[in-house]
Parts: sequence; structure tokens; C-alpha cells
Amino acid sequence: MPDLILALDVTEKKKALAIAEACAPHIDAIKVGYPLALAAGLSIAGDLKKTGLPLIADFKVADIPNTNQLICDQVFLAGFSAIICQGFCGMDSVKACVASARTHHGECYVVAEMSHPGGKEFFSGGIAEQIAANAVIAGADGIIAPATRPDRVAVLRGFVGDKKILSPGVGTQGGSVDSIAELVDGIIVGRSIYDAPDPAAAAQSYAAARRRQKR
Ligand code: O7E
Repeated sequence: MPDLILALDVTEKKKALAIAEACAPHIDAIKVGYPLALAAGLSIAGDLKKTGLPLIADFKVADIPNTNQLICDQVFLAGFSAIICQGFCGMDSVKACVASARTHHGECYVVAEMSHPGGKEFFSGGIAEQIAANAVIAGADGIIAPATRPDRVAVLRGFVGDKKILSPGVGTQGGSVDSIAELVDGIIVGRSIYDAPDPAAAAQSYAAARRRQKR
């Protein structure tokens, strides 16, 4: 059964914390990206830690190795348990993120292919496959692959073996739990939970949907 990960892209700190607290019993981790971190500061990790859930920093780190390591160190020191980086900057840049994750006993995930329509423009033609293979060689914990294209996730699974695949794009972007749950280790859902009239009920229903799947 894949984890259910809430993408908490809410820019009001009070609202974000209320949604996190209400959804916590139904989810396995919280992903924080630029929208919330820029609005509330990195210290939001300390506030969200009260939920007891792992916190994934989705800063899609994409720089030279030294800068990547400095960014990741700050993220882990703030209390996050995982970092997401881009793979297209090359193996050395990914390795720097992995090294920081190891130093801080955290995890590192590499974006292999993105879920939006434009994600097909530059990640196609074998690039995503190469990024996925590099993520494995670099020692990353897994990759990010699109729930909007289960066929592509199945292909990328062949490159990462038992490494984890976390998959965004379920709900608002058109992906479904039914078509992706058996292929991945984590399903990332944002707007379909935090914009729902009752976010906790929405989280509960996504949790139940992925429970019906075998993996
Ligand atoms: O569409 P939503 O509202 O369910 O949100 C999806 C979240 O996943 C959102 O935070 C977005 O930034 C992120 N995401 C994608 O939607 N597509 C991708 O290809 C990659 C990500 C992402 O999270 O990358 C790192 C995991």
C-alpha cells in the first residue's frame, strides 16, 4: 500500500497548520514546497513536526554541488526529514544532496519526470530514464514520477528497481489512485485535499482508496 503524502501548498501559516493537524490521522507524510516555505519561513518545519509526521522539503534543488549541499544542510537543520532535488543538473549535483541527506540521517528523492503537460517537453527521449538510473547510482532513496502518466511510471520502475517512487498528479491534475497505486510507494495529493470543503474527509477518502490497492 503506497503512502499518502499531503502537498501542503497553502500560503497562510495558520490555515496550513490547521489543515495539517486535521489531516494528520489519515496521511503518512507532509510535503512542503516554496509556496508555504516562502510565506511562513523554514521554521514551519518546527510547527509541522507537532503532527509527528515525516516532513519532505520539495525545493527541487538544482544547482552546483557545493550550493546544493549548503541548501540541503539548511533544510535538514530546520527539521525536514527528506529533500527533493532535480536530476538534470548531473550526477555530481545529485550526489551532493544525497551526501547531505546521509549526514543528517535524512532521505533524498530525485525528480525524474514531471506530471504537467510541459513535463513531456524535456524529460522525454530517454532523459527521464537516464535521470532515474543516475539517481540509483548516486544512492538516492528514490525518484519522483508522474501519476498523470502511469505508463511512464511503469517504464521508470524498470530503472529504479526497489527504490521508492513518489508520484504527484493525482486528483486536480487528472491522475487517479486506481491507476497509479500499484506502481508507486507514495501518492502526493495537494489541491484535492487542501482545497476540499472538508480536507480531513478528503484525506480519509484518498487513504481508503489507496488501501483498496494491493501493493
Ligand atoms: O496538483 P496538486 O495540487 O495535487 O499538487 C501536486 C504537488 O506535487 C505540488 O506540490 C507540485 O508542486 C508537486 N509536483 C507535481 O505536481 N508534479 C511534479 O512533476 C512534481 C511535483 C513535485 O512534488 O515534485 C517533487 C515531489
